[in-house]
Amino acid sequence: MLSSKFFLLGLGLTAALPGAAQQSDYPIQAVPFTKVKLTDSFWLPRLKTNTDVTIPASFARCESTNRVKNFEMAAAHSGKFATTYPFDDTDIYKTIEGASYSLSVYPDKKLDAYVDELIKKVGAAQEPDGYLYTARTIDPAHPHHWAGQERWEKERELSPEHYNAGHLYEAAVAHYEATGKRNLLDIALKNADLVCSVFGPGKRSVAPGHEIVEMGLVRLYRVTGQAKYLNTAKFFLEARGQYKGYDPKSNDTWKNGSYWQDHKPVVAQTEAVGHAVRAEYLYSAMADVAALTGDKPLLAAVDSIWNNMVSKKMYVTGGPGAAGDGERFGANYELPNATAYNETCASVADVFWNERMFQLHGDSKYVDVMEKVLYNGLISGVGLDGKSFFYSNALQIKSLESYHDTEPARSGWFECSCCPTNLARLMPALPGYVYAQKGRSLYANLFVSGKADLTVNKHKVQLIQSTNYPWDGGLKFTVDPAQSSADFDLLVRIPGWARNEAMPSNLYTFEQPSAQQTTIKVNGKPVTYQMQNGYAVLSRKWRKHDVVEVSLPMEIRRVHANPLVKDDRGKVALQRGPVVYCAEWQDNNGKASNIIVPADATFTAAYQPNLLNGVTTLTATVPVVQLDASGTSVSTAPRTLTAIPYYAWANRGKGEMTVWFPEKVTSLDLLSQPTAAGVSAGK
Ligand code: FUB
Ligand code: ZN
Repeated sequence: MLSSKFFLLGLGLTAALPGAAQQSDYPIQAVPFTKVKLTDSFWLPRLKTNTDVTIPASFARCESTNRVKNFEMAAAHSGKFATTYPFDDTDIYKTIEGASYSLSVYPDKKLDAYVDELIKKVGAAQEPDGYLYTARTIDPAHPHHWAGQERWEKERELSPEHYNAGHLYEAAVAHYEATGKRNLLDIALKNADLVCSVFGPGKRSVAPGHEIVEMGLVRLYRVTGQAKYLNTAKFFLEARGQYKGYDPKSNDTWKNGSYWQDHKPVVAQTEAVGHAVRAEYLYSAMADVAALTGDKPLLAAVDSIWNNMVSKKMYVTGGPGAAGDGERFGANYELPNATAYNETCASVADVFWNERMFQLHGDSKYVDVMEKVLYNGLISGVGLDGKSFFYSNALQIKSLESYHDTEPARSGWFECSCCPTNLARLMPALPGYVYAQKGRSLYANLFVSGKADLTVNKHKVQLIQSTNYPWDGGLKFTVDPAQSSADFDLLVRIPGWARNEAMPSNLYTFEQPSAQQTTIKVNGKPVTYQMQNGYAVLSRKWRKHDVVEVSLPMEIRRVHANPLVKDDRGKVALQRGPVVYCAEWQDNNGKASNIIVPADATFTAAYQPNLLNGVTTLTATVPVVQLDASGTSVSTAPRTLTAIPYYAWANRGKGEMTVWFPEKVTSLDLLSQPTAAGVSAGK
């Protein structure tokens, strides 16, 4: 994320872009994560846990589950592929990527040396022409059964050679940026040179079955300035929708090609479809290529797809990808709660995609969605211990009997362990999502305490943000120009939730508009401000120690889903600030499926420092449904409902959980479940 110029010079490479690529880019640039030092009490402990626990645990798992051994065997050209999936190489690449980001913030000689040793193993597994895929190289005569006899033969549907390459490129650039070392970058470039020499106009063509090579190639383009990488990324995008073997009339996602986003040319795609992680990596790459080439049809397509997802295919927690069958987006408004798939990787991909959409358009709605994902559906993916993970993120655990619907508890690792390693790489990069800039505008996107060193409108400025977000709505920015003053615009995002917008679409709405307003003071005096694309614009000649105080109204909001979402009809969800809540068995007499939240329930918010590493809980007295001992009669009784942030569920054992609460008994899901109050789930 450091400036391309620096790296181009560092590599001794030319910045000239021969070929078709134009020298445009995202109009808005993120402030690199290395320039933003967090002091935040919500995020910093999570980043620290990622560094201290998640990354070492991931490397240890890569060793103990034979992922590293696969590379060793590929180097020796002997043995038998020792893991399950041909994309298992990527867990090593993703963990190296995470470790690299972490190293640039927390230098660690031991980790640095360990990563170098791993890189040696990766390099040793690379074939002389650059090909790198342990699933074939270990024993080319007997490759993994997904791989096909020949290189790339099954790339379209089954063999993730390009997917592995994409993660390698991402890791290599991160590692180069963090350490200045070329060891992994050289391996990646050698592989990419091979890919570019084999695939392209007049050469071989394929729509990569699992996207990410496109994003990876763009990163290589940015770091080297070599147009062939960008051109090949564009070529792969344009290869979609060309395969003649699909049946366009079929509704079957595998038969019509939509599972791979290969059913139509990318510029003709309008809906988020198919495997959610693949899809969002594709959409991220579409944004990248549109930004770099000025391709308007591509931009229009990615805009439509985003609107479709945000209007019809996203959970209230920000989770995308409802259907477990194919790990894919469901149909419009198909958002079941108990079977919600919501792969953690899909939330990671969502962060990548929304950041890019923001950089293209400068509208806060993209950051609103990203924030929703970050505080809810993404961090639910990792336990508070930093080493247990959800692959899927349900919105409801109905009862012990329904556990087969989805995961009721996190696991240390998975046979297909994409999610833990994807989190390992996203977390340390989080500071890079806090601020962005364009010309004289400095965007404050996320509310995270810390210190940023910036150059804005040619002025060196230090910006200190202090906040207790997401528990409090108070934000304080101290502006400290290096010179006596600095003339620029500070654009503070006023989140959708503080503007009576539960979602930038009509998929979710707040029951009541809030009467409370956001207020902004500069140096203690209230100021009026213009709103622009969801940002309060504060234009000034900033002087040393100028202080901006923003007060966002932190109310408890009742959220309703569009009535077309069948599962949420007659139900309400609870949100405070960006945080969506759930009720879990632990706090509610062993059950969550019997709770009614009537329209007149009155909630109180209270911060609980000793609960779940410190959370604000919501409580109210509400009716709960009780069955009599014979199971023949139902009554309700008042009881205290305690709701916790959704992200914190399942940290205290297994049991019932719900995000959506029936408002009336008639909307209760589980009158048929004969489980008594006090189910000893998880005990
Ligand atoms: O195929 C690689 C990864 O494994 C995908 O991104 C996940 O959805 C899982 O299928
Ligand atoms: Zn995953």
